[in-house]
Parts: sequence; structure tokens; C-alpha cells
Amino acid sequence: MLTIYSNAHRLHHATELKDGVLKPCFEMPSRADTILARVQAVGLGEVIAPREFGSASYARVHSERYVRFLEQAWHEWQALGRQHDALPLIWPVRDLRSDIEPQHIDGKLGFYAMDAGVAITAGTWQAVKSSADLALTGMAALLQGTPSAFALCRPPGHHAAAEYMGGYCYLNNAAIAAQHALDNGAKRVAVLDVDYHHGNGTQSIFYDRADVLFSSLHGDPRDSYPYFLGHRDETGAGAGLGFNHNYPLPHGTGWDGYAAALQHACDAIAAYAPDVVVISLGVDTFKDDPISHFQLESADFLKIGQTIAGIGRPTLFVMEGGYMVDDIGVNAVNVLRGFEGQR
Ligand code: OKS
Ligand code: ZN
Repeated sequence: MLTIYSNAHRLHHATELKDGVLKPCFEMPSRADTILARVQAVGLGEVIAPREFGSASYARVHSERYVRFLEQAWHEWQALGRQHDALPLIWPVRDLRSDIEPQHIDGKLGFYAMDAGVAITAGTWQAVKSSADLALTGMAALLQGTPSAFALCRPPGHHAAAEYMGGYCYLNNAAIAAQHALDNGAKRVAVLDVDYHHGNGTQSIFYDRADVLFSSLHGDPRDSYPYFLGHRDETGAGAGLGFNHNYPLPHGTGWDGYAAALQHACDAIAAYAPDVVVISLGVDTFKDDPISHFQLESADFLKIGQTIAGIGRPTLFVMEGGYMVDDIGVNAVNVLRGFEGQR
């Protein structure tokens, strides 16, 4: 399988609050390095650099002012003499007004963020841009006839919606790639999100559309991040009604429970007959993941890949979460090898 990768991800290494103390994010550079090392160790296939696409491609699913905010936030922060990570500390919840974009960077950060898991640093925008370009380059390869590709994206994307960042995500790489397919002749795209966390951003972007079927298997939002989206009764709106499928699963879910939901999701996707499939590939469903609560074993990831292969469509894998850094290379690449029919 073709892999698309860039060292630019290393420009983003941020902090987050853990138990009241700022520490390096679980979403750290060694994640992508470990996965790339495994891609090379097993000889998965060619590894290529991304093409540069630019903001117009990102603004097909994000608002222009949000993309501009991401591009300029660090400079605005730095202009105030600040040197450490830019983090949001106020949000326009419920009856506060969110119809007026603040001018001050402290206001903007809250306006464009759903949580504090999205620090902006000096290198964040360059890494974020490159990550989206990886997914776009992978989709471009699919549109040229490559049967499958792996965009080794970092930072991840599935929590980012049209106008907000969250949960380590800034631009929604999978959504940008899906839209790129539609803009280049595809009629229907399915996005299947197998990350432990609900892909709230992807759901939100395509919620009222029938040309993208979004399916997500994830920890039940009653007791898992992102808490405020991902319930089973969210089935789409307007023209998109029936084109959003959520499979919330309880803490402790192992292969049997997972496999049943995955097969159901893949059968529905096959019936939709998409021109291309985008997989939001998180491996934080692993039993030893430090922030998640499923019980999948490394061998189960091969079976995830096999099941996805059963859909039988051109498929782009886009890297999302997974934080047990010692094992994420094996687990992510197992999905890809399982897809290719290897055990
Ligand atoms: C705030 C950020 C928490 C994000 C958790 C989820 C990240 C993830 N501490 N999403 O797929 O893996
Ligand atoms: Zn996740």
C-alpha cells in the first residue's frame, strides 16, 4: 500500500492540562515516527511526500475565517509578548453570544475551540497544513486509480468541524479528502471512523448531506470524550437524514462486540455503493491505550482491515488517534496489512 508522509508533523509538539498541570500532549511526534518505522519494517510499500494544496482545498469543508484564524493565531499570540502554547480559556456556552467573532486572540481561541486539547504553537500551522495535504495527496492517488493509500496524518482531524478545533484536531483531514473526491467526480463517499472517540467534526460537517455517509464506532459519549455528540439517535438532518450512523459501545468492549458493530457498519456502507471510502483510522481502541476503554488486541486490528476490505471499494486510510506509542505502529499497520489480505 502507498503511504504518504512528511516530517513536518514534528513542528507540532504541544502541551495540555493533565490533572491541573501542563504536560506534553499524548498526541506527540513519536507517534508518527513509530508508525512510519513499522511501515518500513514490514515493507508495506512506497512512501511518498505530499503535494501542497493550499487553503482553498481546506475551505471546502471549513469556513474561510476559521482557516485564517489557524494560520494567524500564533502570530497574534506572540505579538502580545507571549511565548508559551496558546490555549483557549473561555468558551461561548449556551446563552453567551457566538454570532460575533472577537478581535482579541483570547476571545478568538475560545470562539474557535471546543476544548483545551488544541494548543497552538510556533510550528502548529505548518504541521496542520501538511497533515491535510497528506490526506489530499492520498485521495488524489485514489482518483488516479491507486486502489488504496495510507495518509500518515499528524495532527489528527476528526474532532475538527467547519468552524472549530478540539481534541488535538485542527483541520479535518478525512473530511477534506472526502470533499476533494466529490469535487473531482465522485458522486458518493463513505467515511468510516474506527477511532475510539466519536468523530464529531466529520459528523457535523456532513450531517445534512446525502453525498457523504458517515459511520462511527466509538466509546459511548455518556462516559467517553467528546461527551456532547455521538449518540445513536443522531441519524442526519434534511437531505442527510439516514446518512449518519453512530455505534456507541460500552467501556470494556472487546473484539466480539466490536466485530458485530463493524460488520453492520460495513454492510451499510457496501449497500450505499460509495465511489471511495475514507477510513478515520484510530488505534486507541487497543487494550493498553492510556486514554481509552476498549479491549482490542493487536491481532484484532488485522481483522478490522479484513472486514473493511469486504466493502470492496477504493480506500483511503487517514491516521487519527492511538497513544500506546510502543504498539501503535504494529496496530495501525495491522489494519493496512489485514486490508491487503495478509495475516
Ligand atoms: C483534552 C483533549 C482530550 C482529547 C481526547 C481524545 C483525543 C483522540 N485533554 N481523539 O480521537 O484520540
Ligand atoms: Zn481517539
